[in-house]
Amino acid sequence: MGEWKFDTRLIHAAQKPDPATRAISQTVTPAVAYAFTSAEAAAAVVSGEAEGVYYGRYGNPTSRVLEQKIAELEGGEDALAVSSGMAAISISLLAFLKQGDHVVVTKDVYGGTYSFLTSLAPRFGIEFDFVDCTDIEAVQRAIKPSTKALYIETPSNPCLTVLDIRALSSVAKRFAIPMIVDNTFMTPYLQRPIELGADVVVHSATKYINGHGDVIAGLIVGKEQHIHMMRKKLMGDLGQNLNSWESFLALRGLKTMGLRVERHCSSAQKIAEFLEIHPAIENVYYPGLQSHPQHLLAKKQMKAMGGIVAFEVRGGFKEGKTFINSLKLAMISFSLGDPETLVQHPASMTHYSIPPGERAKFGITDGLIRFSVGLEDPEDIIADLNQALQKIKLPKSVNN
Ligand code: LCS
Repeated sequence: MGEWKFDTRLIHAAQKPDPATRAISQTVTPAVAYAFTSAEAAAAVVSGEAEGVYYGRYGNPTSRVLEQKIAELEGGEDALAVSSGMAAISISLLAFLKQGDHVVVTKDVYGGTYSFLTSLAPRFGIEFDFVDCTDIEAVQRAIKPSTKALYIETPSNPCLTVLDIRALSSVAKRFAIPMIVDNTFMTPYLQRPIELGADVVVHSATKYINGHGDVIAGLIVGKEQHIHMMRKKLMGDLGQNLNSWESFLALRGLKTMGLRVERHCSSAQKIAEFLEIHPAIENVYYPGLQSHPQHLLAKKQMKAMGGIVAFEVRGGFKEGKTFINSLKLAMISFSLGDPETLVQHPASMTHYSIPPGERAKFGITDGLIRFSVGLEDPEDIIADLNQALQKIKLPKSVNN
C-alpha cells in the first residue's frame, strides 16, 4: 500500500472486496452486538489484547474500515471515527486535559471549539489561553507548568491564518506536550500534520472528507495508545460513536476526495484573484494570494490552498448583507466543503458564540464574509459574485 500514490490509496487503502460476497463497494454492518466463539475470545477483545468489535458504542466494522483508511492517509498509527467534528475535538482535548490543566489554543479557531473551551471546559477545571500562534515566541511564553496540550487549526476558520506546523510541533516537543491539529480545511490530500510533527489530527469529516453535505462525522488520528484510551474512556463512555451508514457514506466520499478538492482549490484561486482586484472589495483572505501574510509558508506546507475564501466588502456589514442577499447561485448557509457554493457571515453565524469585543481579536469583523467555493463551473460562481457586487453602493472616492 505504502508504495502507491495518494490518489490510489484514497480508493484502495484499507478496502478490499468483501470476503464473503466479493462485493467491491463497502459493506455496511449495522449490528450492535457480535457473537464470540468462546468466553476467552470475548475477554481478549474487551481487554484490547485482540483486535475486534464487541459493542456498537465502541465502534463497528464499517467505521473500523474508515478508521484504518484515515489513519493510513494521515500517516498515523490508528484512528477513531466519532459522531461529529466537535466530538473529535472535545474527545482529543479531554484525553489530555484534566482538572487544573491548561491548554494553549490558537486564537482563531472554529466557533464550536471556542464555545467548548470557554463554556464547558471550565466546568471541569480546565484552563486555556488563546494565543497568536503565528508568533512562536508568544506560544513559548504562554506555556506554563500546567500546560498539557497545544491546539491549533490551520488554515483557520474563517480568516485562513496559516500556522507553521513544524515550528509549533518543535515547541510542543521541547515542552513534552502533545500538539493537536484541526486539519478540516485541508484534508490529508493537501496537508499531513503528523508528518510535520503533530501528535493528533482531528477532522470534521462533515466537510471535504464526506464532501456531499449529508453526513455529520468526526475523525481523530494519533498514536495507538491514545486512540485506545479515547475509544474506551471518552467515545465509549460519552456515547459519541459514529454509525455504520455514515461511515459508509464517508468512505464513499473519500474515493472522490482528490478530484473534488483539486477542483475546489483551482476554482477558489480564480475567485480569490477575481475578488482581489474588484473595486467593491476591501480585503481578501486566501493563502494562494501573494498578498496573504503566510503565502510562502502555505506553499511549503500545503499541496494546494483549499476551497475557502474570506473577504470584506466595502461598506461593512450593511453592504455585506446587500451583497449576500443578492447572490443567486451561492446559498446562505452554515457548513463548507460541499458541492454547492455556500456563503455565510461569521459574526452572526458560525462565530456568533464569540462575544463582539473578542471577535475583533480573532480578525472577525462585522463585514467579513466566508465563501465555500463549490464544484459548480467557476465562471458561473464568478458571474454570480460579479452581479451581487454590483448591488453594493460604493463611496464616491472609490472608482467603479
Ligand atoms: N473544525 C472546523 C475547522 C470546522 O469548520 C467545524 C465545523 C468543526 C471543526 C466542527 O465540525 P462538526 O461537528 O460540525 O462536524 N464548521 C462549521 C462551519 O464553519 N459552519 O458550520 C459548521
